[in-house]
Amino acid sequence: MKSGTRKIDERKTGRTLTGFSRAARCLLAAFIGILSASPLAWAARDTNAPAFSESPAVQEFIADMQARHGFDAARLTRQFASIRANPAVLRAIAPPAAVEPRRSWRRYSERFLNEPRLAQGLRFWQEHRAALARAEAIYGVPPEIVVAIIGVETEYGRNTGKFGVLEALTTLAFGYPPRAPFFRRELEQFLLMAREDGNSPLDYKGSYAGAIGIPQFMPSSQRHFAVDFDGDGRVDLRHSPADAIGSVARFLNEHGWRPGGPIALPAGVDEDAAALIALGVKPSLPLREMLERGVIAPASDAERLADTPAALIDLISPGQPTEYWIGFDNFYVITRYNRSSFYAMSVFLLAESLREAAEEERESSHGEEPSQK
Ligand SMILES: [Ca+2]
Repeated sequence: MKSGTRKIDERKTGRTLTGFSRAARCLLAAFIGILSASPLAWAARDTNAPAFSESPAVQEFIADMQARHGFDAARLTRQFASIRANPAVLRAIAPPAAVEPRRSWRRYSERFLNEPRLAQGLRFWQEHRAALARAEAIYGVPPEIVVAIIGVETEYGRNTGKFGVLEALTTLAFGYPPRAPFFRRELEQFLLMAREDGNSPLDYKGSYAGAIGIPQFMPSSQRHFAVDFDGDGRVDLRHSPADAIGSVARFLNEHGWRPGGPIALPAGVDEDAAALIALGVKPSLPLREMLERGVIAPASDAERLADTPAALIDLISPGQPTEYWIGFDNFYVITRYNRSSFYAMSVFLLAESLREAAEEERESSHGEEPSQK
């Protein structure tokens, strides 16, 4: 994790933890077991858990927020007094192996690459055409990519998360040791953000990992990258699709999006792909060199992009042939939004479907006879 501004969500988090050691998993399971020991084990909230305001670590955090950022410690204490460790958050971030079977590209992608998601996306594009065009003009990111990200994140704003953000972030910051420093930073950023927005931190809902609004930005991302794109003088990623659109485009732009640059190509490989896969998702070899090492790409693209840095991407589905793709810099940029090849490829393929469908719609409407009116 290179920065405190990374964007995460449940899918990515699941992937991050696949390499988590067995011992750590056992410890965590024990911890969750303790939290879940009440008869309300499967309720969203363990009402027997002490309020967070009683935790010395949280008290220390509150004092630190007062010292460094001038927060009112008494008010923060009251806010932390109303929240408790949420076992559902801990289960979601690190599901026991028995609950989460091996990750499968096919199963993952089916959630996003389907007719309803495409049709809703075309409507979203149509409805927010002006903001999307403006975002492309300013940030160089094509509309279909912005629409696809919002579509994968929240079904175009339909599912923005039901967890209390303060409770979720505090649960992870103080109850999930493997990533406590990350979530403590996000908790700090969240409190600053809520104060800047003039809202109570208790008013925010989001994902179990504290991602907020139509584009599911983590609080640090909102503070660093979000823009007021509808011109009402405030950033509101929860209610303003235009603010979400501008903010997604700016996020990708600031992470190095190359306007007009390639994103990904389907690939074939010989049997020695492991070394190329091991180089990671960040493009590090010119495509030409990849082809010399046994990667197969569509001929016309391969020639045109021979000097372009590329990475080999493998999309694994247990019991089925692995899908290979060549990812370019823009593919890598999408993984900055959510550090998962499954995620970035779903965004790319949904975007391609959206673009093709939009082109078809345009062509068929141009082909119609002029109306009588
Ligand atoms: Ca706004």
